[in-house]
Amino acid sequence: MLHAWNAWLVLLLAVSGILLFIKPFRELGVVRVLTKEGHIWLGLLSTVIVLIYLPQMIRHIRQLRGKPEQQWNLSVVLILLVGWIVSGIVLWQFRQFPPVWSNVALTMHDLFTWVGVPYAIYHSVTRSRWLKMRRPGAVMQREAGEGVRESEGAPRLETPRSVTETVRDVLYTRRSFIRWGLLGLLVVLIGPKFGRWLFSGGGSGGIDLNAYDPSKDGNRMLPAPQPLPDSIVPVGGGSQGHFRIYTVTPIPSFSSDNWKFTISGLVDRPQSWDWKQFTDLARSVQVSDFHCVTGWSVYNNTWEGITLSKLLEKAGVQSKARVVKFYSGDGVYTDTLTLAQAALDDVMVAVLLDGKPIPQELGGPVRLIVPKMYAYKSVKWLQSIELIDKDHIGYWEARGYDTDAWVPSLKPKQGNV
Ligand SMILES: Nc1nc2c(c(=O)[nH]1)N[C@H]1C(S)=C(S)[C@@H](COP(=O)(O)O)O[C@H]1N2
Ligand SMILES: [Mo]
Repeated sequence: MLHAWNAWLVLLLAVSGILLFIKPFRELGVVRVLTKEGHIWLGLLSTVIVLIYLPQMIRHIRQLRGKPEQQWNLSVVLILLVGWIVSGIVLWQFRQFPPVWSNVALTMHDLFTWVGVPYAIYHSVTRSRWLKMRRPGAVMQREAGEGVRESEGAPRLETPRSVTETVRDVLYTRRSFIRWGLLGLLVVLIGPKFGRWLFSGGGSGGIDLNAYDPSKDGNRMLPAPQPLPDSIVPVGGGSQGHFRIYTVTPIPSFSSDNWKFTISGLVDRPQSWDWKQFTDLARSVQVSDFHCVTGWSVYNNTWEGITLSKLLEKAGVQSKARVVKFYSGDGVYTDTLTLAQAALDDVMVAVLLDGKPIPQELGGPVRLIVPKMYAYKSVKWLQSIELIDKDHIGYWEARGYDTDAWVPSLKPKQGNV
C-alpha cells in the first residue's frame, strides 16, 4: 500500500523535478516557482511515508538474506530515497546552510535523479504485472522455482553454456528480451546526456569558458574590450564550476552598431554611451563567487567592469531618488537595488569575465554583478539604469522569489543596507 503510494509520489517528483531541470521551463516564470513549491511539498510528504516505512524496510532487507537480487534492489531504493531526501532538505532550507552545501546538495540531487529515475523505470517495467502476464505460466514458475533458485543458491543443474547459447537465451526469452531491450533503450536515451552532465561537472548546458572563443560569439561588439593586466591572466585563477544558462526570454543578441547604455530618471546628468564610449570608461577587476538561489555556485570569477557607484557618480543621483532600477536588453527582465546596496564597492557593471568578453549566453556584452546577493539580482544583458523614488518589484520577486536576496553569510554586518 505505502509502496504504491510512494511509487506515485516518486513519479510526480520525477516529473516535476525534471521540469525544473530543463531550460525552456524557466521561461514560464510563476509556473516554475509553483512547480518548485509543489515539488518540495511532494518531497516532504514522501519523506513522511519513508519515515513511517523505514523500520519495516530495514527489517525487510534483513529478511531477504539469501535473495541477493531483491536485497540489492531494496538497498538501492533506500539509498536513493535517503540521498534525495537529505539533499532535498538542504536545498529547501538553503538559507540555513553555506552556499557550498547547496551546491553539493544540488549535484547530489541531480545525480540521484540521473541514476534513480532510469532505475525506477527499469524496476517498475520489469516487475509490472503486465510483463508477468505476458509470460503464461511464468508467475507460477516464479513462485514455485525462483525462491529456491535464488534463496538457497541451489547449484544450477545446467551444463556450462557457450556464448552463442547465452546470447540466444538473452534474446529469445521474452522476459530477458524486454529487460535487455529496456536497459539498452535507457542507456541510449539517457547515457549521452548523463555523460555530458557528468563531465561538465554537474552543470546543465553551461558553456566551457576555457573553450570559449569570443570571435564566434552571438554578439557583434567591436572593438573588443582590452583586458587589464589583472584580467589577462585572471587574478582569480579562472572560474571554478559551471554557469547554468538562465534566461526567461530567447537569448537576445546585440551589435555595437546600435547598442547603447543609458542612465536616466532622477539624475542631474542623464547619460548615454555607445559601445566605443562605454569601453573607454575606466574599469577595475574583482574576484567573487556567484551563487544562484536554486543551489549552484561558480567560484573565483574574475570580473572586469565599472563599479556601479562610479557610473552613478557620473550621472549625479538626485536626493529624491530611493531605488536603482535595472533593465535588461531582453526587454523583460528587471530588478532593483536600494541606493545603500548600490553603493557597495563590489557591485559591478561587468564587461569581461576571466579576461574575455562576457559570452552572450551569460549576459554579455554587459551584465550586472552583485556578489553578496543571490544571482537573480545580477541582471544579464544590462542596458539601462533608472533612478526612481518608489519601489519596483523585480522579475523573479514578482513570481515568488524573496525580496531579501542577501546570501546570509555575505550580508554586510554594518550599515543600513
Ligand atoms: N536578463 C536576465 N537576467 C538574469 C536572469 C534572466 O533570466 N534574465 N536570470 C537570473 C538568475 S536567476 C541567475 S541564477 C543568473 C544566471 O546567470 P547565468 O545565466 O549567466 O548563469 O542570472 C540572473 N539574471
Ligand atoms: Mo538564479
